[in-house]
Amino acid sequence: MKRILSGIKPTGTLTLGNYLGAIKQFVKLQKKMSDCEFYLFVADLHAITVRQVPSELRKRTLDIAAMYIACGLDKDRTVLYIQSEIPQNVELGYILQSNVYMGELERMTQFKDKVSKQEKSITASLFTYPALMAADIILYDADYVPVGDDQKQHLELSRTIANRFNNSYGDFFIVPDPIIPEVGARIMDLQNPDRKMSKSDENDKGYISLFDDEAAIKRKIKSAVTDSIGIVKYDPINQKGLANLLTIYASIADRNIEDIVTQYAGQNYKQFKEDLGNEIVKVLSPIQENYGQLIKSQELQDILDRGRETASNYAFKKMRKCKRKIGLGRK
Ligand code: ATP
Ligand code: LTN
Repeated sequence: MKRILSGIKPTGTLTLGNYLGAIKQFVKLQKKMSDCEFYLFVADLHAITVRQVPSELRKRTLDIAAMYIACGLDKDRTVLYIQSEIPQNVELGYILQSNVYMGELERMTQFKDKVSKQEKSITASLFTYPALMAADIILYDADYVPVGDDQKQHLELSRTIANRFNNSYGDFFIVPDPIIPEVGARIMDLQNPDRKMSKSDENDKGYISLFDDEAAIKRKIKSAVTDSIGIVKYDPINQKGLANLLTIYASIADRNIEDIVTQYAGQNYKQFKEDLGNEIVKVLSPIQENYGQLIKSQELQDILDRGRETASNYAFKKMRKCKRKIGLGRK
């Protein structure tokens, strides 16, 4: 049986970018592929590569787990767990650091971006992050990894690391393939369409949080940067902001961009933006309601306990074999 696995960092509030690029895709795949296993985790160890407030980190970790289920994940077909609750993730992450080169890590654009924004206080773990990410995936023998466009490079490096290990020690890890959505893989910031929508952004006008209420959603869409051309068409070079809004529209409403462009032919941006705001509210309201029920429930804790148990069992056996393979320990 094929296994599909993904993770999400509890670094801030979940955004519409996370939803369209990752969560929605995961839920869709689950509906489409009835013969696959689904592993999903909250990557709290990845979150601490930049400084976090402990109480907020713990709250967000649970929020993300609840939000995933609220977005339509089938809880009976998902192994949902918290990364730090499975120590083998770290153990393999360390081993994989010895199978990746400094030059490869230095080329990672996510690292370079974060360094350029932060300037000082760059942690060693931010640099070695891709080794832990590779471990997250290959420890569980995942076949497919659905992610947004920004993770393509990390996935490519995970594949390199898995291949390198297999070449050195004999076939042992499955080399994972990414699954990247055709529409919605890279949602841009509403105020600056040159930048990806990011949950760790300080300016909250640039992103829509999955927790935003109706008024906030409509306000943010209304004030999203567009252009003075005033014609609804898809032109990602000259009308970047509008192209991003069209992508959001198509992705959230499961429609073609061309259809939407035809619908708004001859109209200005006002009506288009109003309708887009309504579409987003229509999708997020029930999700928020589901979330409200789940976050207080014992059910969420039970799901995470079960997830930890299943993931741990797999990780324990795989790690025992892995250590034997590379000559660690006595037998
Ligand atoms: P940060 O801004 O802290 O780096 P992030 O939101 O980019 O966080 P994750 O939480 O780890 O990073 O992302 C989870 C998933 O959401 C990944 O698969 C990622 O590719 C996807 N994703 C993140 N931002 C976007 C976006 N703007 N458009 C589409 N997909 C996205
Ligand atoms: N690096 C990813 C989050 C992440 C992940 C993973 C995604 C950590 N481990 C394993 C898929 C599979 C990010 O920054 N968005």
